[in-house]
Amino acid sequence: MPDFQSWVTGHQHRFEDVLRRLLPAGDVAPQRLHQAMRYSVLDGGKRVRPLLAFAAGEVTHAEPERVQVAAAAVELIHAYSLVHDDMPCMDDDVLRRGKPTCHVEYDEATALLVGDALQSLAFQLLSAHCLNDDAARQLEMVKLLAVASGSRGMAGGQAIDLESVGEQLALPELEQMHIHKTGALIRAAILLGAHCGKAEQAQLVALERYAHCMGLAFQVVDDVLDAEADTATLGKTAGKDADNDKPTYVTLLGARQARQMASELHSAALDALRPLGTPARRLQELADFIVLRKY
Ligand code: GRG
Repeated sequence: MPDFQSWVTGHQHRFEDVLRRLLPAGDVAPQRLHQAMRYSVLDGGKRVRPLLAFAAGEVTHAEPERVQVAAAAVELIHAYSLVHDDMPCMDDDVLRRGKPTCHVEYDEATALLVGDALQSLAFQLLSAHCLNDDAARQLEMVKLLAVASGSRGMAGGQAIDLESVGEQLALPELEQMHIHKTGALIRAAILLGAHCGKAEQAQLVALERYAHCMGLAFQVVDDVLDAEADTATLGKTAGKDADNDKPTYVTLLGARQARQMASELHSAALDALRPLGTPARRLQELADFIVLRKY
């Protein structure tokens, strides 16, 4: 079995090829839109959600060819959310993944269409490829991603985020915001990866618990990094939360307690995996990676 770092880089390289293949070619009309879609998705990002999908697929012995399509659908939704989030009407940022944001490199109207088209492509992938021998289960998978990315999931979390600028939220409210904004898509990645195989109920219960903890842990660490890391390391503008007067785990708890919270969520995530045994090894290692990451 390869060590964790080789497993990660192997999957990242193969997944990059998958995305290159699934995205429309840049020389096919409308060229500018297709080029901007490729610009926004390829050559960047940690690919945490796809890695979580691959690791969850290992638990249910899913075929990697199926998981990679589900992982691509989630990553396209993630990329769309970043493109829209960076636009002047939202977070108004100029740097993403170490390069100019989509609306800076292209223009605002193109960035809007890139997000729209990436979202549509995600659902096209989920419905056009066979991801499970049971058609009803595959339909459930489409619904899962739709709910995770819509107003009861990521988009809803973003709406709460925009409303909370300048507000001091209580911890449960902050948690609700992030369960939707960040956690919903992380949960979807894990469950979709698992559903590409024969997922048993007990496995799904364990994966749900793990996903809940990792979704929150991811955001707590993101808040700490935003406050403490530099722009060059992050590849996006550091200190944006404070600049935008946004409530975060760091403003609410202080950096030390926020790190403590991440560490408790990490332990709870590992506890959740225990019943799954050795096949959950990559999920375990990803939990370590997500909590200890520096960017
Ligand atoms: C516009 C509908 C809509 C939603 C936007 C995800 C999101 C909601 C906004 C992104 C802003 C942000 C900093 C969110 C918090 C955590 C997060 C999702 C960080 C970025 O994810 P990474 O670190 O990014 O996985 P890479 O670039 O590695 O893929």
